[in-house]
Amino acid sequence: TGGLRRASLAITEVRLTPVLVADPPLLNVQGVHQPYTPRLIIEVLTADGITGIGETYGDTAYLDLARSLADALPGHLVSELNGLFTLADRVCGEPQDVSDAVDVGGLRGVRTADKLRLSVVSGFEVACLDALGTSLGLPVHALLGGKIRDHVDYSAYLFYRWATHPGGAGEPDDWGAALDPEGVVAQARRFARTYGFSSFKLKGGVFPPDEEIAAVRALAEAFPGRPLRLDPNGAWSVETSLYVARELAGVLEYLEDPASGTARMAEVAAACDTPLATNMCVTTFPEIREAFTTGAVQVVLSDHHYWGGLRNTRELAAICRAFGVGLSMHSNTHLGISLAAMTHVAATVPNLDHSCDTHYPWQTEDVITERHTFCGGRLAVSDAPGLGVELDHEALKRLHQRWLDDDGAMRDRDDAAAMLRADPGWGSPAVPRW
Ligand code: GKR
Ligand code: MG
Repeated sequence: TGGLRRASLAITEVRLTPVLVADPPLLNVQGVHQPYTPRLIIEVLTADGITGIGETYGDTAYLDLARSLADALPGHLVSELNGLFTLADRVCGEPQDVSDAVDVGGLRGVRTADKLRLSVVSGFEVACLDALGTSLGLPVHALLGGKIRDHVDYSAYLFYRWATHPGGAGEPDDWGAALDPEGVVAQARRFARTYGFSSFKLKGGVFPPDEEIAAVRALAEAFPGRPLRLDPNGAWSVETSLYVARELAGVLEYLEDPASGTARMAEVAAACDTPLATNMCVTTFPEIREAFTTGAVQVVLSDHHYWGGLRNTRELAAICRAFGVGLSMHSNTHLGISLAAMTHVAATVPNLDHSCDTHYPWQTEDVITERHTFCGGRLAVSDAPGLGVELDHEALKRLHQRWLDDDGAMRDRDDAAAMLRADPGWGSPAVPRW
């Protein structure tokens, strides 16, 4: 029976479905989100008829690697999670073009072939864990050693934004514009009212620092004592970073990636008391040593996509514990499969010191049958087998059709290109910008 059991865990087929997901006109240092953002949905089918699902970045470079891995996977067991990495190393080869578009101009850190491969593997790892859990009747968190909390806290992710995309492209929403402190506070109030979030992160790097300082002060006044974060994605020089840190002393829970690169972050950290967080200068294991030994960061924002999956996220957490560095979670435009995966791994990490980021409330579309609901700013950790979410095949088909119908313009996320289409006179997104 052992042999039979093993045979039933064998992968018989892998389905890759690239989709385009509606995204609002959210602003960042690189430009503006496109009307639609690519994601890749992965289905792993086993011999006993179980399907596991995963999700990762869907830009062309990721898709190319995913195709190679998908072709090599049949015959592999869904339980052979370490083997996924060796298989990917063998079959994926070097991606053809590790260009700016692949990583939206560095918002998610260095762009290396390894990181690209890990981001692809993460989607397969999650799909395999989902299939394995479903097959064993165990939730994914149990496969990671079991949850140590029943709920995972998330923070409201505030963005400066336009009311609509240029020319009314994409899917409309009723959030309106947020381009000043009043707009940011109104957005935060809606997040608090609708989802119960009580910690707030503002995406900065959009307006001159004084305007963003004013927005954070307005948030502090509107939500006294609540944790606040500001993240300009490395837009500032060391001097500007220190100026902002001084102006917001005692107001911020942490300042996220004020300056770009470990050396600049270390200079800022040495001269201010505000903890610095990053999802840009520590995004791979080789980057950890320099950042931790120079004191450049006090909090790392993990992201299971580019760290290579849920088990690697736990390894990162262990290293952070060893160095006394805090842990939080980064997010990018994502759907409900990724949110389920984030929640499962977050439930198992002892040193999750801050509430996690999520873009999810900005996504009005999904490929799962029941959307996640934030209650009191948190998500309940599912104990259902696998991830605890089901694929909505109709929705998947619809969003895939949008990808098929696209002329290629949106298949690679490029915020700078989207901004330049809207405003040909827009300056270069080079950093430091201020
Ligand atoms: O979606 O505009 C965005 C964010 O700026 C994203 O691209 C970043 O990767 O959210 C991320 C961050 O925390 O830096
Ligand atoms: Mg960030």
